[in-house]
Amino acid sequence: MLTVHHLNNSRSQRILWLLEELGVEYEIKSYERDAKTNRAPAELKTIHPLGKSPVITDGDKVIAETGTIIEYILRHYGNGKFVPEEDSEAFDDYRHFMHYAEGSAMFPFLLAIYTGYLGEAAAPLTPIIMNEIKAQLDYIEYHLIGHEYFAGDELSGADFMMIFPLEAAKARGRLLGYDASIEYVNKIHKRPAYLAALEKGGDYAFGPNK
Ligand SMILES: N[C@@H](CCC(=O)N[C@@H](CS)C(=O)NCC(=O)O)C(=O)O
Repeated sequence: MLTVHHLNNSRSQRILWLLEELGVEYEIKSYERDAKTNRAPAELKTIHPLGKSPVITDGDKVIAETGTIIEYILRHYGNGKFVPEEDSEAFDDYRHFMHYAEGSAMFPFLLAIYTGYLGEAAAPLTPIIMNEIKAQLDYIEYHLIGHEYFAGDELSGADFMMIFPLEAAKARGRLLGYDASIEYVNKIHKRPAYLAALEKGGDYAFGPNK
């Protein structure tokens, strides 16, 4: 049985969404962020040395890193769902956005969070970070103006990756004026499987109406 080691208000919400879409049986082991530091509890390090979420276990296998987890689940439990045909244009977009979500899109958001801890001392970096956030959001918006989903016109693994940076941007008020991106997030938030995952996952600061 698959177990999702799920941290509240975190990226692992998208793994719950994927499993709900696939109708795969799974169990959730919940972990709570520290109320002061917002960090994951040390207990998560007993599952995987990085101590981050998401991480899944499947029998004696332990898999960390969202993209790897999504690919693992699709390979073992997907029956071909949510992966475009390999020789299609959609497949190239699929691969691109699978990597891009954590490799590029999240980077300036994380910089904004971490430099935010510095207060005024972060001021020289703020314009650079804001420019970089804008570049990422412009790029995503441009893609979504021409496409229903991130890899062609059907939901794919790339959407499970990309929802998190967009939700994080929206919850921080950074999507104003990015109409295609807002419409995309709202569309995903209406999916029954997304809502079922929300119900099971508990606290999620980036869901509908945030
Ligand atoms: N690139 C990794 C990032 C994992 C990550 O940073 N997860 C956050 C939750 S959104 C976390 O565990 N934060 C708690 C901490 O670092 O203590 C992935 O996509 O799995």
